[in-house]
Amino acid sequence: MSAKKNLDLGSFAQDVLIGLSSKPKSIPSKYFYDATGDKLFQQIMAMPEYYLTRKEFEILENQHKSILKKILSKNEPFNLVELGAGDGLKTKILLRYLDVIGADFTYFPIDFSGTVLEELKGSLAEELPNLPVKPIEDTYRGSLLKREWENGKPSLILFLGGNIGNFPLKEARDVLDHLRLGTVFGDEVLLGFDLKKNPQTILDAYHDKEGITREFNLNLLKRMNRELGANFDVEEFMHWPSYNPVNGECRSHLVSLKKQKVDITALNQAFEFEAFEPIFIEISKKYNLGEIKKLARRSGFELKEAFLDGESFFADVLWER
Ligand code: AVJ
Repeated sequence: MSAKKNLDLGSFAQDVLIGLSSKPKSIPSKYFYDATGDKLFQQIMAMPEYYLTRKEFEILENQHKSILKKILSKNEPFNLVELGAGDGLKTKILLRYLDVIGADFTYFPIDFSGTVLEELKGSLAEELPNLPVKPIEDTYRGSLLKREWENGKPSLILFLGGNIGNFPLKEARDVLDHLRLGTVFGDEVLLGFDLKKNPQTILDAYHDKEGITREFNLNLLKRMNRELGANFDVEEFMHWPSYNPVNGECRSHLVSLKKQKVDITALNQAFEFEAFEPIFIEISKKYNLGEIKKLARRSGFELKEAFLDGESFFADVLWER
Protein backbone atom coordinates (compact mmCIF):
# COMPACT_ATOMS: atom_id res chain seq x y z
CA MET A 1 0.00 0.00 0.00
CA SER A 2 1.39 3.41 -0.94
CA ALA A 3 1.85 6.18 1.60
CA LYS A 4 -0.92 8.13 -0.11
CA LYS A 5 -3.31 5.21 0.29
CA ASN A 6 -2.48 5.02 4.00
CA LEU A 7 -3.48 8.63 4.40
CA ASP A 8 -6.70 8.11 2.46
CA LEU A 9 -9.04 7.47 5.36
CA GLY A 10 -12.32 7.67 3.47
CA SER A 11 -14.84 10.43 4.07
CA PHE A 12 -16.57 8.90 7.11
CA ALA A 13 -13.28 8.42 8.97
CA GLN A 14 -12.07 11.88 7.95
CA ASP A 15 -15.26 13.59 9.06
CA VAL A 16 -15.23 11.70 12.36
CA LEU A 17 -11.62 12.76 12.93
CA ILE A 18 -12.48 16.40 12.26
CA GLY A 19 -15.71 16.26 14.26
CA LEU A 20 -14.38 14.55 17.38
CA SER A 21 -11.31 16.81 17.39
CA SER A 22 -13.54 19.92 17.36
CA LYS A 23 -14.89 21.76 20.36
CA PRO A 24 -17.77 21.18 20.85
CA LYS A 25 -17.55 17.68 19.35
CA SER A 26 -19.82 16.92 16.41
CA ILE A 27 -20.48 14.37 13.64
CA PRO A 28 -22.33 15.20 10.38
CA SER A 29 -25.87 13.81 10.37
CA LYS A 30 -25.54 12.37 6.85
CA TYR A 31 -23.71 9.41 8.44
CA PHE A 32 -26.90 8.25 10.16
CA TYR A 33 -27.92 6.54 6.96
CA ASP A 34 -26.17 3.19 6.67
CA ALA A 35 -28.29 0.04 6.14
CA THR A 36 -29.31 -0.01 9.85
CA GLY A 37 -29.94 3.75 9.91
CA ASP A 38 -32.07 3.55 6.76
CA LYS A 39 -34.28 0.92 8.45
CA LEU A 40 -34.54 2.91 11.68
CA PHE A 41 -35.45 6.06 9.72
CA GLN A 42 -38.27 4.12 8.03
CA GLN A 43 -39.55 3.25 11.52
CA ILE A 44 -39.27 6.92 12.51
CA MET A 45 -41.42 7.93 9.54
CA ALA A 46 -44.11 5.52 10.73
CA MET A 47 -44.14 6.78 14.36
CA PRO A 48 -47.21 8.65 15.63
CA GLU A 49 -45.00 11.50 16.95
CA TYR A 50 -43.16 12.02 13.66
CA TYR A 51 -45.78 14.16 11.90
CA LEU A 52 -43.47 15.41 9.12
CA THR A 53 -43.87 12.45 6.76
CA ARG A 54 -47.64 12.18 7.22
CA LYS A 55 -48.17 15.89 6.68
CA GLU A 56 -46.09 16.00 3.52
CA PHE A 57 -47.87 12.89 2.30
CA GLU A 58 -51.17 14.69 2.79
CA ILE A 59 -49.94 17.72 0.84
CA LEU A 60 -48.77 15.63 -2.09
CA GLU A 61 -51.92 13.47 -2.10
CA ASN A 62 -54.25 16.46 -2.09
CA GLN A 63 -52.33 18.98 -4.18
CA HIS A 64 -50.12 17.06 -6.62
CA LYS A 65 -52.05 18.34 -9.62
CA SER A 66 -51.46 22.00 -8.68
CA ILE A 67 -47.84 21.26 -7.81
CA LEU A 68 -47.17 19.73 -11.24
CA LYS A 69 -49.32 22.15 -13.23
CA LYS A 70 -46.56 24.48 -14.36
CA ILE A 71 -44.06 21.84 -15.52
CA LEU A 72 -46.83 19.95 -17.34
CA SER A 73 -48.16 23.10 -19.01
CA LYS A 74 -44.89 23.37 -20.94
CA ASN A 75 -45.99 20.29 -22.84
CA GLU A 76 -42.47 19.02 -23.37
CA PRO A 77 -40.27 16.25 -21.97
CA PHE A 78 -38.69 17.10 -18.61
CA ASN A 79 -36.45 15.83 -15.82
CA LEU A 80 -37.74 15.02 -12.36
CA VAL A 81 -34.68 15.24 -10.12
CA GLU A 82 -34.89 14.33 -6.43
CA LEU A 83 -32.31 15.29 -3.81
CA GLY A 84 -32.38 12.75 -0.97
CA ALA A 85 -34.90 10.39 -2.56
CA GLY A 86 -34.95 7.89 0.32
CA ASP A 87 -37.60 5.19 -0.08
CA GLY A 88 -39.50 7.35 -2.59
CA LEU A 89 -42.81 6.63 -0.87
CA LYS A 90 -44.02 10.23 -1.12
CA THR A 91 -42.53 10.80 -4.57
CA LYS A 92 -44.47 7.81 -5.87
CA ILE A 93 -47.63 9.91 -5.50
CA LEU A 94 -46.22 12.22 -8.17
CA LEU A 95 -44.72 9.39 -10.23
CA ARG A 96 -47.99 7.42 -10.38
CA TYR A 97 -49.94 10.49 -11.46
CA LEU A 98 -47.37 11.38 -14.13
CA ASP A 99 -47.48 7.77 -15.32
CA VAL A 100 -51.28 7.76 -15.56
CA ILE A 101 -51.41 10.94 -17.63
CA GLY A 102 -48.57 9.66 -19.84
CA ALA A 103 -46.09 12.46 -19.08
CA ASP A 104 -42.72 12.21 -20.85
CA PHE A 105 -40.01 12.50 -18.19
CA THR A 106 -37.00 10.81 -16.63
CA TYR A 107 -36.69 10.35 -12.87
CA PHE A 108 -33.25 11.03 -11.34
CA PRO A 109 -33.30 9.95 -7.67
CA ILE A 110 -30.18 11.16 -5.83
CA ASP A 111 -29.20 9.74 -2.47
CA PHE A 112 -26.09 9.43 -0.34
CA SER A 113 -27.11 5.88 0.60
CA GLY A 114 -26.43 3.25 -2.06
CA THR A 115 -28.64 0.69 -0.32
CA VAL A 116 -31.60 3.06 -0.41
CA LEU A 117 -31.13 3.68 -4.15
CA GLU A 118 -30.94 -0.06 -4.91
CA GLU A 119 -34.20 -0.68 -3.08
CA LEU A 120 -35.90 2.28 -4.72
CA LYS A 121 -34.82 1.10 -8.16
CA GLY A 122 -36.18 -2.37 -7.44
CA SER A 123 -39.55 -1.17 -6.17
CA LEU A 124 -39.98 1.23 -9.10
CA ALA A 125 -39.13 -1.48 -11.64
CA GLU A 126 -41.99 -3.48 -10.15
CA GLU A 127 -44.55 -0.72 -9.70
CA LEU A 128 -43.83 1.53 -12.67
CA PRO A 129 -41.93 -0.68 -15.14
CA ASN A 130 -42.10 1.88 -17.96
CA LEU A 131 -40.61 4.74 -15.96
CA PRO A 132 -37.07 5.72 -17.01
CA VAL A 133 -35.06 5.89 -13.76
CA LYS A 134 -31.45 7.05 -13.47
CA PRO A 135 -30.23 6.80 -9.86
CA ILE A 136 -27.29 8.96 -8.77
CA GLU A 137 -25.33 8.10 -5.60
CA ASP A 138 -24.00 11.41 -4.32
CA THR A 139 -24.37 14.21 -1.79
CA TYR A 140 -26.69 17.17 -2.46
CA ARG A 141 -23.88 19.54 -3.29
CA GLY A 142 -21.84 16.98 -5.20
CA SER A 143 -24.77 16.16 -7.48
CA LEU A 144 -25.73 19.81 -7.99
CA LEU A 145 -22.20 20.65 -9.10
CA LYS A 146 -22.07 17.71 -11.54
CA ARG A 147 -25.60 18.10 -12.94
CA GLU A 148 -25.61 14.64 -14.51
CA TRP A 149 -29.24 15.11 -15.61
CA GLU A 150 -28.41 18.08 -17.84
CA ASN A 151 -29.87 17.38 -21.28
CA GLY A 152 -31.45 20.67 -22.38
CA LYS A 153 -34.86 19.71 -20.98
CA PRO A 154 -36.45 21.69 -18.14
CA SER A 155 -36.14 20.22 -14.66
CA LEU A 156 -38.32 20.04 -11.60
CA ILE A 157 -36.06 19.41 -8.63
CA LEU A 158 -37.58 17.84 -5.52
CA PHE A 159 -35.97 18.50 -2.16
CA LEU A 160 -38.60 17.03 0.13
CA GLY A 161 -39.01 15.77 3.67
CA GLY A 162 -37.61 18.82 5.38
CA ASN A 163 -34.09 17.67 4.51
CA ILE A 164 -32.98 21.29 4.07
CA GLY A 165 -33.69 21.58 7.82
CA ASN A 166 -30.64 19.40 8.46
CA PHE A 167 -28.45 22.46 7.86
CA PRO A 168 -27.97 25.48 10.11
CA LEU A 169 -29.10 28.64 8.29
CA LYS A 170 -25.65 29.59 6.96
CA GLU A 171 -25.04 26.16 5.51
CA ALA A 172 -28.61 25.96 4.19
CA ARG A 173 -27.82 29.12 2.22
CA ASP A 174 -24.73 27.42 0.82
CA VAL A 175 -26.75 24.35 -0.21
CA LEU A 176 -29.29 26.67 -1.86
CA ASP A 177 -26.46 28.47 -3.67
CA HIS A 178 -25.55 25.08 -5.08
CA LEU A 179 -29.20 24.58 -6.00
CA ARG A 180 -29.05 27.79 -8.01
CA LEU A 181 -25.85 26.57 -9.70
CA GLY A 182 -27.58 23.27 -10.46
CA THR A 183 -30.57 24.86 -12.18
CA VAL A 184 -31.14 27.03 -15.27
CA PHE A 185 -33.64 29.79 -15.94
CA GLY A 186 -37.18 28.41 -15.86
CA ASP A 187 -36.38 25.33 -13.75
CA GLU A 188 -38.57 24.72 -10.73
CA VAL A 189 -37.75 23.44 -7.26
CA LEU A 190 -40.22 21.91 -4.79
CA LEU A 191 -38.82 22.20 -1.27
CA GLY A 192 -40.25 20.69 1.90
CA PHE A 193 -39.94 22.81 5.05
CA ASP A 194 -41.07 21.80 8.51
CA LEU A 195 -42.86 24.82 9.97
CA LYS A 196 -42.53 26.44 13.39
CA LYS A 197 -45.30 25.21 15.67
CA ASN A 198 -46.02 24.26 19.28
CA PRO A 199 -42.54 23.47 20.67
CA GLN A 200 -43.83 20.36 22.45
CA THR A 201 -45.11 18.89 19.18
CA ILE A 202 -41.69 19.45 17.63
CA LEU A 203 -39.74 18.05 20.56
CA ASP A 204 -41.95 14.94 20.74
CA ALA A 205 -41.15 14.18 17.08
CA TYR A 206 -37.47 13.83 18.05
CA HIS A 207 -38.07 12.23 21.44
CA ASP A 208 -40.54 9.42 20.84
CA LYS A 209 -41.78 7.26 23.70
CA GLU A 210 -40.66 4.02 22.09
CA GLY A 211 -37.06 5.21 21.85
CA ILE A 212 -36.71 4.67 18.11
CA THR A 213 -35.06 8.08 17.60
CA ARG A 214 -32.68 7.23 20.44
CA GLU A 215 -31.73 3.99 18.63
CA PHE A 216 -31.37 5.93 15.36
CA ASN A 217 -28.96 8.38 16.98
CA LEU A 218 -26.98 5.75 18.89
CA ASN A 219 -26.55 3.87 15.61
CA LEU A 220 -24.04 6.57 14.72
CA LEU A 221 -21.80 5.32 17.54
CA LYS A 222 -22.45 1.70 16.57
CA ARG A 223 -21.56 2.52 12.98
CA MET A 224 -18.19 3.89 14.15
CA ASN A 225 -17.69 0.66 16.09
CA ARG A 226 -18.52 -1.42 13.00
CA GLU A 227 -16.76 0.56 10.31
CA LEU A 228 -13.94 2.34 12.08
CA GLY A 229 -13.09 -0.18 14.77
CA ALA A 230 -14.20 2.16 17.57
CA ASN A 231 -15.14 0.91 21.04
CA PHE A 232 -18.03 3.19 22.04
CA ASP A 233 -20.12 1.78 24.89
CA VAL A 234 -23.51 3.08 23.69
CA GLU A 235 -25.04 2.58 27.15
CA GLU A 236 -22.74 5.35 28.39
CA PHE A 237 -24.23 7.93 26.01
CA MET A 238 -27.62 9.60 26.31
CA HIS A 239 -29.90 10.86 23.51
CA TRP A 240 -30.71 14.52 24.23
CA PRO A 241 -32.84 16.55 21.80
CA SER A 242 -33.84 20.15 22.46
CA TYR A 243 -35.91 22.72 20.60
CA ASN A 244 -35.25 26.46 20.61
CA PRO A 245 -38.38 28.37 19.53
CA VAL A 246 -36.34 31.55 19.03
CA ASN A 247 -34.34 30.29 16.05
CA GLY A 248 -36.44 27.23 15.19
CA GLU A 249 -33.52 24.90 15.75
CA CYS A 250 -34.19 21.38 17.01
CA ARG A 251 -30.77 19.97 17.89
CA SER A 252 -29.88 16.45 18.95
CA HIS A 253 -26.88 15.57 21.05
CA LEU A 254 -25.37 12.38 22.44
CA VAL A 255 -24.17 13.16 25.94
CA SER A 256 -21.35 11.18 27.52
CA LEU A 257 -22.65 9.97 30.89
CA LYS A 258 -19.19 9.77 32.43
CA LYS A 259 -15.57 10.73 31.86
CA GLN A 260 -14.37 8.15 29.34
CA LYS A 261 -11.90 7.39 26.59
CA VAL A 262 -12.85 5.89 23.24
CA ASP A 263 -10.36 4.28 20.86
CA ILE A 264 -10.89 4.49 17.12
CA THR A 265 -8.64 1.96 15.39
CA ALA A 266 -9.09 3.37 11.88
CA LEU A 267 -7.88 6.77 13.12
CA ASN A 268 -5.16 5.31 15.30
CA GLN A 269 -6.34 7.65 17.99
CA ALA A 270 -8.18 7.83 21.30
CA PHE A 271 -10.74 10.52 22.14
CA GLU A 272 -11.38 11.79 25.67
CA PHE A 273 -14.90 12.64 26.80
CA GLU A 274 -15.54 14.74 29.89
CA ALA A 275 -18.46 13.73 32.09
CA PHE A 276 -21.61 15.11 30.38
CA GLU A 277 -19.75 16.33 27.32
CA PRO A 278 -22.10 16.38 24.31
CA ILE A 279 -21.54 15.33 20.69
CA PHE A 280 -23.74 17.48 18.44
CA ILE A 281 -25.18 15.12 15.83
CA GLU A 282 -28.17 16.72 14.14
CA ILE A 283 -30.06 19.91 13.50
CA SER A 284 -33.63 19.96 12.17
CA LYS A 285 -34.42 23.61 11.60
CA LYS A 286 -38.01 24.85 11.48
CA TYR A 287 -39.10 27.87 9.45
CA ASN A 288 -42.06 30.17 8.96
CA LEU A 289 -43.38 31.26 5.56
CA GLY A 290 -41.78 34.72 5.80
CA GLU A 291 -38.37 33.17 6.38
CA ILE A 292 -38.89 30.76 3.48
CA LYS A 293 -39.77 33.62 1.14
CA LYS A 294 -36.67 35.54 2.17
CA LEU A 295 -34.53 32.45 1.71
CA ALA A 296 -35.90 31.98 -1.82
CA ARG A 297 -35.09 35.59 -2.80
CA ARG A 298 -31.57 35.60 -1.46
CA SER A 299 -30.94 32.28 -3.21
CA GLY A 300 -31.99 33.66 -6.61
CA PHE A 301 -35.41 32.05 -6.75
CA GLU A 302 -38.95 33.33 -6.60
CA LEU A 303 -41.49 31.67 -4.32
CA LYS A 304 -44.39 30.85 -6.66
CA GLU A 305 -46.71 28.97 -4.33
CA ALA A 306 -46.79 27.38 -0.88
CA PHE A 307 -48.73 24.15 -0.38
CA LEU A 308 -49.65 23.41 3.25
CA ASP A 309 -51.36 20.58 5.11
CA GLY A 310 -54.63 21.14 6.98
CA GLU A 311 -52.92 22.06 10.25
CA SER A 312 -50.12 24.19 8.71
CA PHE A 313 -47.49 21.88 10.19
CA PHE A 314 -45.49 21.47 6.98
CA ALA A 315 -45.04 23.30 3.68
CA ASP A 316 -43.98 22.19 0.21
CA VAL A 317 -43.03 25.38 -1.59
CA LEU A 318 -42.55 25.85 -5.30
CA TRP A 319 -39.62 28.06 -6.26
CA GLU A 320 -38.75 29.15 -9.78
CA ARG A 321 -35.45 30.32 -11.22
C1 AVJ B 1 -34.83 13.29 7.22
C2 AVJ B 1 -33.73 15.24 7.94
C3 AVJ B 1 -36.07 15.29 7.59
O1 AVJ B 1 -34.61 16.04 10.60
O2 AVJ B 1 -36.68 15.42 10.76
C4 AVJ B 1 -35.78 12.29 12.01
C5 AVJ B 1 -34.23 13.17 10.12
N1 AVJ B 1 -33.78 12.73 12.55
N2 AVJ B 1 -35.64 12.04 13.31
C6 AVJ B 1 -35.52 15.26 10.36
C7 AVJ B 1 -34.60 12.75 11.52
C8 AVJ B 1 -34.42 12.29 13.65
C9 AVJ B 1 -35.25 14.04 9.49
N3 AVJ B 1 -34.95 14.46 8.08
